[in-house]
Amino acid sequence: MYIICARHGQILPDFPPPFPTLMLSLIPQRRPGRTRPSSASVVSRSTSSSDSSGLSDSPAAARRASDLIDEDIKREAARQQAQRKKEVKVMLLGQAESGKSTLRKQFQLYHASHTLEAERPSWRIVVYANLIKAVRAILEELDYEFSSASDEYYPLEEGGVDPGGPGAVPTDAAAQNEVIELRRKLLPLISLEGSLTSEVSAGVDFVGPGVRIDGGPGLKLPPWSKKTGSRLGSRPVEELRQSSTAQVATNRAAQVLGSTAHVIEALWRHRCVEAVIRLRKLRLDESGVFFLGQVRRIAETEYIPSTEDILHVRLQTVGVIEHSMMVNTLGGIYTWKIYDVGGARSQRPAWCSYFDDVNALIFLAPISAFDQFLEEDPLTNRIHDSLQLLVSICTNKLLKDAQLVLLLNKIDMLRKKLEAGVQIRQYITSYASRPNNFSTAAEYFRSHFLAAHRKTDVFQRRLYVHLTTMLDIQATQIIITSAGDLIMRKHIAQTGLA
Ligand SMILES: Nc1nc2c(ncn2[C@@H]2O[C@H](COP(=O)(O)OP(=O)(O)O)[C@@H](O)[C@H]2O)c(=O)[nH]1
Ligand SMILES: [Mg+2]
Repeated sequence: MYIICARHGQILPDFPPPFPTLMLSLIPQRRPGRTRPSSASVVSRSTSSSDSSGLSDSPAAARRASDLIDEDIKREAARQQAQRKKEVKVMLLGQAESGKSTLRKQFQLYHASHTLEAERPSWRIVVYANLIKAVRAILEELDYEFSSASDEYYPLEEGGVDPGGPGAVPTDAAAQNEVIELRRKLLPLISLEGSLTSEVSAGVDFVGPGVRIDGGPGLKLPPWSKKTGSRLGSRPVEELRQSSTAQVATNRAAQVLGSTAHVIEALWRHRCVEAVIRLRKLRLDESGVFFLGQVRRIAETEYIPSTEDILHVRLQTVGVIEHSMMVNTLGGIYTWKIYDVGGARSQRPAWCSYFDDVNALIFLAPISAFDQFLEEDPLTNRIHDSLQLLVSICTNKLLKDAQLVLLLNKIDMLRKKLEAGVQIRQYITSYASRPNNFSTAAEYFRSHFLAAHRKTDVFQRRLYVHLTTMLDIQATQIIITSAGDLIMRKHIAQTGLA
């Protein structure tokens, strides 16, 4: 299969395999904070106790001390084994924007909805940031359109003609004047974006294109990224809720949004915006499009994000974030540790230090992304990247005992793109003359992912595959239940505990 890089007109190599290189550098490395019994620490404890009990250096005393040490080690090992049996570790993997954090929220909704409920008000600042980012992106695109057309002369009075006709973005004087006016009214709102994003990220730029954390040995992660608990994107929810500056920024944005909601609506409905989306393929984040359509509700004074809003929010995950939840299943209560990871290439080296004792991997591949390229590498088609990533997981020895679940996600978007007439063969030449409809496309992608797994999984594990829309609560909860059952059955079979 060949993939054409539409933006660069370049033909990229076939997929699935050859897959010449693994994309993850797999350095088996223990994460800090693990407490396996260390004989050194036990010895020092026991020695001091023997001293205090007055035991002498005789052979009998030495044997007694040694027995105490052995007992200590056994007790600790038994305690840790029992704990491991009651602990299930699940990693959510996939490229950036594949839906990992959305799935994590769905887990939270299903198994610990009270925690999501408590976080609800804290998501407000992120909704505002997503909305303002979309408004800014639209205005920047229109600026670019108008400045490209500015070499030509248009009369500046009302009703100037559209020089480009129906197939062009209107750049007539009337359109330009309208947009200039809208922009003027929206400037106070746009100027808040910086403060909102720096509150949400505590200094790391999440909303702009450039969250970049170096991979490799010097991998730098924000201080909160390895702590346990409930996180809002990458900054802990508790921090946001307790931060008075975050409160101030949220309230200020709410106030400005209240007075500019009608202007945002007018911009969103403007003929130039429809034209840049259709003709220039302006790509707004899914979250931005959703919130632009809901701006009146979001701008209400008493606005609290709904569950749907929380699922739509886009907040880039940085590092590896552990979320613990109690799961009552198959006759027992288990602690599920769900690891949500940053999916950009620069963040992938951080994953492998969590691989060694993971029970299951849920791999998300957004199959609607056949016409998109990686933000961090505009030459790589996103489906190609997902396939390579899956292969690197299938061949990773540290993961040999992990159960694999593959979610081919964003099928709602795949359906929409195909209905809008986007042709898969323009991006993936080997799609050839197959019908450009949903069922053929879904089966085509499914078979390629299955083939990539079949050809490369040296451990011959079964791969469970589902077509998903992470925003669909009911459908996702069914997937969570069935994947959860599978994972638990294997865990119980391995540990012999129910
Ligand atoms: N339309 C649609 N959007 C989705 C789906 N899954 C996730 N999203 C959206 O895609 C964006 C990125 O999702 P996120 O979970 O943050 O991706 P991550 O980078 O893999 O964690 C968010 O705005 C989600 O609301 C889906 O199945 N369909
Ligand atoms: Mg994420």
